[in-house]
Amino acid sequence: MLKIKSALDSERLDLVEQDLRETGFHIVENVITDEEADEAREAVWKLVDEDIANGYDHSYGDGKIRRVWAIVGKTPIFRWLIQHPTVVAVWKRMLGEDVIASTFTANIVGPGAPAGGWHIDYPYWAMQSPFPSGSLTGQTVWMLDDFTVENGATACIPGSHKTLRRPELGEAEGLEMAVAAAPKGSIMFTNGAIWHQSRPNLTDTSRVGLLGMYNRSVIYPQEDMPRQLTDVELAGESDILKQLLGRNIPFRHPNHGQNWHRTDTGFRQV
Ligand SMILES: O=C(O)CCC(=O)C(=O)O
Ligand SMILES: [Fe+2]
Repeated sequence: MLKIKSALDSERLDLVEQDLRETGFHIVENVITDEEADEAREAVWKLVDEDIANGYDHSYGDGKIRRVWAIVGKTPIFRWLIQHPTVVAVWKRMLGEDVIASTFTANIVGPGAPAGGWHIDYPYWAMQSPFPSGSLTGQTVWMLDDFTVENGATACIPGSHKTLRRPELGEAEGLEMAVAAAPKGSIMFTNGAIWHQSRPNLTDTSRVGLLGMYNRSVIYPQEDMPRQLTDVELAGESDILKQLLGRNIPFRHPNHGQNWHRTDTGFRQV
């Protein structure tokens, strides 16, 4: 049975908020136990096997960085992690009580992988600059292995989210970066507009991470989150999971003006 630890206290949340606004990232160590991280990592590798068996190859970085998409519906542990109280507390603070999930994937930086490439996250990469100031979205990097300077840990350029634009090609090279080296089970939260990338993996073992992005509810999610659990699967789940999957967002029906909600296949009257 998985044990849920309490969310961060308000003093720590103040610090997370300040760091996300000023520096652009904040690490909380040991949010889950080694055993829980191991269980999640094993689940990721099973999904990789399934992707390969099904003929999917979601890899980049010379084929050495592998992505598993849409994990929330695929294994119960991911349903638990996407709504972890520490994560929900941070993103409710930054993005509003009605926060939604935008995408939840696994990212495996394999042995010999090159750097992932400096970028900003969705929806910023889909937007023209200057971006609005304030937070539209945030990234949650779950470390399912120890993240080290050598094995492909995520790197950020502190303060770069304040430029309110994407980096020009080559612009981030040579700027001072911070590397998210932290033990397995930790989380790095980032401002979605920060310039960042996974570093090269110089070791002979893979580095497994999960990437959970959360949006203000008025921003269309990057993945089709409402379809990832069926109505039946979602029926017994928590209200916060339903909210995160975008099942509580009201849409006006075009004919009779009443509010409808998303289902796994369409819409239903509230
Ligand atoms: O896995 C990582 O370290 C970061 C990957 C990333 O930034 C992304 O996929 O958007
Ligand atoms: Fe990213």
